[in-house]
Amino acid sequence: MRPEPRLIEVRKNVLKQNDIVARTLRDSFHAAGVFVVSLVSSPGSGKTAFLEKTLTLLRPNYRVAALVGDLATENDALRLARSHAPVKQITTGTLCHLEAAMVQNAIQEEHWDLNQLDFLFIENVGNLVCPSSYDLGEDLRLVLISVTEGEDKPLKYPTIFNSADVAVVTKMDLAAAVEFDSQTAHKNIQAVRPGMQVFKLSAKTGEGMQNFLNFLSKRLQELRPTPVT
Ligand SMILES: Nc1nc2c(ncn2[C@@H]2O[C@H](COP(=O)(O)OP(=O)(O)OP(=O)(O)O)[C@@H](O)[C@H]2O)c(=O)[nH]1
Ligand SMILES: [Mg+2]
Ligand SMILES: [Zn+2]
Repeated sequence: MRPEPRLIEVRKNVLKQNDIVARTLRDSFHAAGVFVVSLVSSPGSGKTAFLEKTLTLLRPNYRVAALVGDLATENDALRLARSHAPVKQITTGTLCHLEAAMVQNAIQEEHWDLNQLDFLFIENVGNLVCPSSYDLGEDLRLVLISVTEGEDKPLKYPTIFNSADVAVVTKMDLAAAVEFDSQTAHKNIQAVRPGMQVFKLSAKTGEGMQNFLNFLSKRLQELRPTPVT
């Protein structure tokens, strides 16, 4: 069934409004020199586990904070707070994705001073479909797939892979048990998004994390112009 034209109009306006807020956010992030990373994946791929590990490993050297979206519960915020980084849960009620205005409101409510941050992470609601349409003002969007989901996810959900900048294959510690075919997964990612950078790692064992952290440090350096002395 085709959606009614009026509904399409409303949706277009919502997206346009979101883009305006996202642009404002991106400008303020860049002005403050904070590198913003968002995470998208299907429910349970391991966004929170990966983010908790990332925050814990970055915190000795960088000022980090995180926002996390879910329909309900503060569970993920409580898990991420174990890293001792400032964390704020955004509960969306019935909405299956985050919007730029929610990110803006959360930062304002927490009175976070962006100038005092190096990295801000945003974990989106678990969903491989509509988060792709909503710009959150991030510099880098990561799409996660875990080895337990099957190698065909990039082919089935091409839009989210196209909206992301980098792919992360998580739960590599389970790869043998589920007979994960790394080559096929890689080939499928490349088929949808030629040249996409892929990190393979395990939040549980820490395998592959250092590679990813090095990548983040490099990206932060690139964002900040060398200070003139
Ligand atoms: N073995 C293993 N388990 C993992 C890994 N990462 C996450 N898990 C487990 O996978 C389950 C889901 O992980 P979460 O981090 O909650 O996944 P999520 O993507 O944040 O889930 P939602 O926020 O609900 O979409 C949990 O039981 C984790 O302990 C990993 O690298 N290895
Ligand atoms: Mg989570
Ligand atoms: Zn949605």
